Amino acid sequence: MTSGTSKDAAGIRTLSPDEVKAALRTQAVETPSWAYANSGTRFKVFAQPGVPRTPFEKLDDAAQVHAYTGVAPTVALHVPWDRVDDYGALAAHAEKRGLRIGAINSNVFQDDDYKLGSVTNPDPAVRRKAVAHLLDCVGIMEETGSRDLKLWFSDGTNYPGQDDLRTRQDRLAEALRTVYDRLGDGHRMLLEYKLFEPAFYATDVPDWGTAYVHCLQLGPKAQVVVDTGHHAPGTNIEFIVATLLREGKLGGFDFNSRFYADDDLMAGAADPFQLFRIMYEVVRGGGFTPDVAFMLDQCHNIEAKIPAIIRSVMNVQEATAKALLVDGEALGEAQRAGDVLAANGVLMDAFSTDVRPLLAEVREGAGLEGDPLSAYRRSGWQERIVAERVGGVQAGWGA
Ligand code: PSV
Ligand code: MN
Repeated sequence: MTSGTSKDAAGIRTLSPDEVKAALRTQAVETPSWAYANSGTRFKVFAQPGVPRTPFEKLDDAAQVHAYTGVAPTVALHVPWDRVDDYGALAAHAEKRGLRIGAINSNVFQDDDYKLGSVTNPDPAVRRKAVAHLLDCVGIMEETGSRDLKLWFSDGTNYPGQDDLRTRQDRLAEALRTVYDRLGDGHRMLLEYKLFEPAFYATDVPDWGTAYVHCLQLGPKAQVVVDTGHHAPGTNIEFIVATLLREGKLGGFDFNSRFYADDDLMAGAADPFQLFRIMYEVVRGGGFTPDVAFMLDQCHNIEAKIPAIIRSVMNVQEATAKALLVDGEALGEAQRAGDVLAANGVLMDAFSTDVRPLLAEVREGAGLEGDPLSAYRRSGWQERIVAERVGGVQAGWGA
């Protein structure tokens, strides 16, 4: 992937139109297996016709997203939601469809045992069970060829005094160390933070600082993941991105939109300007490389899933194109001159550019149709899965 950026104080270089197109051609957005499945809120999960019944069918749907966008070659798995007997067979299925397995997301939040936490639970037996699951996930990485182990912990407390905040950090550090030491060459551990929910008083990994401190102590294979929905309202996420990149600790993103909390709506739907600002800092900080995983983490509760994922991928591409179009030299000049309005104007010019024709050109240059959504709609895939996927149990949260 080409970044066309420099990390020095001068800011970014102005890219030529050909350089922008070349960079866009290298973009990769990872889609999450769970976004293809039924989902909902704690109030109701609405089933949709044609939804995959197995992880294999989720990959079939993901292949459609990649076929029409050309930039979604990897799929994140979530274990146990994507548990299969033979992970090698699942990886081979992905490969046959032009895909690879992306991040392995662990799940230590859905067993009764985890009521008081997983790796930070006061009971050592529960901690051992959680760590064993995380180690299993490393095994799945080996079987599927995945690079990234993504860890999100729902661990925390609901009431002051419920447990010792500091001891819980010690337990967390110990568990992370055990798992980190088991990673193979080329593996990474991506640690995700989340402000609150399900814990309402103190979450054990609530913010980027906590995630960063643990990753720093673990070593170079441990990196922080920024889920855009996991912050307090009004948080300047692009500042976090700039800081993590500056420290070499940004491992990737879970992109999604939020209006209120962890809404998990389509990336770029709620606030395209925020997504642009984030992508600008990515480009500015030299983060537009395969070392930063651009993943989606969202749920399509009421909208059709595959087109919603295509739309999200397109939204990420549009924000990226705008970020790449920023006239870095003019921006740097205005910033050095202290010309507030001119500097802001340079950024806003890029944000206001209609990049859809440019992206259509990039797609057509890659032998794809310019509009992935219309190509998907005409493909007949949606009708086919609705007709063929009858019987069995649809993947999802149950309900
Ligand atoms: C938690 O809210 C999260 O963002 C983590 O990435 C989970 O693994 C994912 O959502 C799926 O529920
Ligand atoms: Mn996430």
